Amino acid sequence: MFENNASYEKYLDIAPDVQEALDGGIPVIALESTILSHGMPYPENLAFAADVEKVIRDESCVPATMALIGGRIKAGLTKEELELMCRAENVGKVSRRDFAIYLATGKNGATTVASTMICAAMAGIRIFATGGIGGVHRNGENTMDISADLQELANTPVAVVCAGAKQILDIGRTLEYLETMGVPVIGNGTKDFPAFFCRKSGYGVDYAAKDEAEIAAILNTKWELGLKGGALIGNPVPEEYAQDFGEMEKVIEKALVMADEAGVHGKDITPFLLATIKDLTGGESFKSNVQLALNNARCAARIAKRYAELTK
Ligand code: PSU
Ligand code: MN
Repeated sequence: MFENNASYEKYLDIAPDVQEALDGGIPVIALESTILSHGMPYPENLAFAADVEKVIRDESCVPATMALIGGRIKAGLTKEELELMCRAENVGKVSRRDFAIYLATGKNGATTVASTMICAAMAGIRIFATGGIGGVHRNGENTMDISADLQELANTPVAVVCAGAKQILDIGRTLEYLETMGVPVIGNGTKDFPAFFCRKSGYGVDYAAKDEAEIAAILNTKWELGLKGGALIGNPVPEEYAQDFGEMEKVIEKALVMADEAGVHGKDITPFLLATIKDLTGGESFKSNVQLALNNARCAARIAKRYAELTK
């Protein structure tokens, strides 16, 4: 994952409670900050940031939200740092390619799935909870817009618990790419790969695990074998917060046309689509977004606890 002569420790600030948990064998769950800075509006994102950390603490685990602040890698944020990420003024979106640029220049950056995985691996954290991952965009066969999240899953030993991928992506090609890169895609109690707002995408997972303990066992085996990279855990949105797939499809097609007309591309496309979908659907989809992310945090904590027992 890192070059042999790496000395990333000198850039890394692990929050005291996170360090204490790591030292004491208490499971730590990594969280991303792009979901806050570029995925949700202020101040709702601040309420969500507190809620998601609470869900993890209620499961007797410790949360570590990642961010790049003032030239430092932060694993675990203070209240003030969470506020900074949520206000998102002059806070960029940092994926793997941006990582060194932000650190060397001291710019503040919110971490995506890819860069949160990097931070987690540096801090010695194996399990990460998010909302949805990036993937192969629709028309990606022409634009080559494929999120760096997928490469990171192939290379970095962190398991990502998500509610699948949004229909803004080409979910079929995203799964094909993950297969090529050797990333296991595991359903938590489901054989269907979820589609963020919806419980089913129309595509299957590689394995429908019966519970979090079985997922932990698979992760432990993968890493004991020395197989490089992470894993993707698909945890469907709770039934009561799920949206209709066909309705979402209409909204997303509209959002894609708007993005095209506005000439948005590259790293700006995902935040643009997220904001547009929220505007088009109003509060309902946002409620789903929050609830599925909280549900993923709970699932990640349960996996982490079983994984900790296996690796004691
Ligand atoms: N999809 C969502 N919500 C998000 C993201 C994706 O439903 O917040 C964010 C995540 O941080 C993800 C990133 O890692 O967008 C992917 O961006 P890109 O496609 O530019 O790699
Ligand atoms: Mn992209």
